[in-house]
Amino acid sequence: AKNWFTERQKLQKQMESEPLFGDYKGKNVLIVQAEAFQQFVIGQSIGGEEITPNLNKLIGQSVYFPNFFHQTAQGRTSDADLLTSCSIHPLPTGSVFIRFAGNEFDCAPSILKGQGYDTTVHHAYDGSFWNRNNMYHNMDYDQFYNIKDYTIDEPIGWSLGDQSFFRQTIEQLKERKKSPFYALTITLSSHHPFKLPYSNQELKVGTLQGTIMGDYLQAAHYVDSAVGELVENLKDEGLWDNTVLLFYGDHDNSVYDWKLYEQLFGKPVSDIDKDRIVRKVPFFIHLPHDEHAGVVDKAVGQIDTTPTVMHLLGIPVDNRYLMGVSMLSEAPKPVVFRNGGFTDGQVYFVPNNDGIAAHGTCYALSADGPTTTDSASCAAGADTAKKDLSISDRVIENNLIAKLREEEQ
Ligand code: GP9
Repeated sequence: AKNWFTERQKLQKQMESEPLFGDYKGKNVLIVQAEAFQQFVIGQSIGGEEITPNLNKLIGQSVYFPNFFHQTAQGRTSDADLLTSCSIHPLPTGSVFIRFAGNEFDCAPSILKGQGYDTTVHHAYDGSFWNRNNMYHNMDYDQFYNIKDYTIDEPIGWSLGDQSFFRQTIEQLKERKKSPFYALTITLSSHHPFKLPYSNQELKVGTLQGTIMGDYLQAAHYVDSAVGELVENLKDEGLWDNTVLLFYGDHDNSVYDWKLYEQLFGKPVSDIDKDRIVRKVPFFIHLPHDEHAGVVDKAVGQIDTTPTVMHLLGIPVDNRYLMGVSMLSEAPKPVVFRNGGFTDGQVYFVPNNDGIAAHGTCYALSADGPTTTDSASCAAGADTAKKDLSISDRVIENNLIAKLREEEQ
């Protein structure tokens, strides 16, 4: 594992001499991790209306990654949190938050705290869910705002509606009077089975009315409106131009009835598109004054989130144990999925899962669309995926970061 990380640290170092390194040093960082928020709703309309008008507008003002993939497994939202905050893979079974909350990890809150940031995490649900109380303590957050810290003045789904959640979160940040801040906000209103109160269902979903997809689109539309309000609120509070805002989806929506997708898109969905639809979640970085807005097609994943934040803030990875690479760097690295699949933007590999790394379907990606190709084209990438996942598992199961650090002394 030591050698693997030494090589990875060399790759991560490349960002230090690349554009944008340190350009946002000292800016606030506000992250929105959106529940089950998938990429296919972005830019999509139904009944002549955009599902996500506010996020669609934000694309034009942000660095937007349409080829961003979630890399979660059974730990769902907690896996997304681990991947994005601590830049390591989840385990194939269970949740690292529950099974290994006492381990040493190099996570964004402790890294940023070391740079003078006030670090908080906000989620309007029971603090013990996914063992967050313990894990967040270990991750070194200054404070975890949970259900006890929110007034349930907009009851939706499991707890509080995202509109009120964002409003109250901004109040909490204001009350802290600390800057710069690093705040992770975890939304909940678009949780399965996506049933919003009738009064919050604003879209006309036509023939999808009464289906789980219809309910999902309503929920995505509501979350989008909450994000739109959040942006306005940040502007009103004078925070918009000194805050880096990140928005991403945590995992898929567990809707696998492909007829519903075909109804929405008005066309058949191919096998590779099924895999990509399930794995793609949107990723936005809004930089102060709408700087560097544009679409970046590079294939990137949740594991790359913390290195990307460090790139913008000018914090070198040095000898920290992060597995990702900045999305803004030219350094090449495939996106590895927990099932052993991967994509590097050139090929996309869907494994058979018979235990042999290169067994599966290899697709060549081109502007004309994906085509199946010789499995040899995916063999090296499948080996890399297998290696990365096994390194990650060994690090977690043996608390290796603590041991490697001891050896360094
Ligand atoms: C609950 C929320 C949902 O606190 O994070 O988690 P999920 O069920 O999506 O993993």
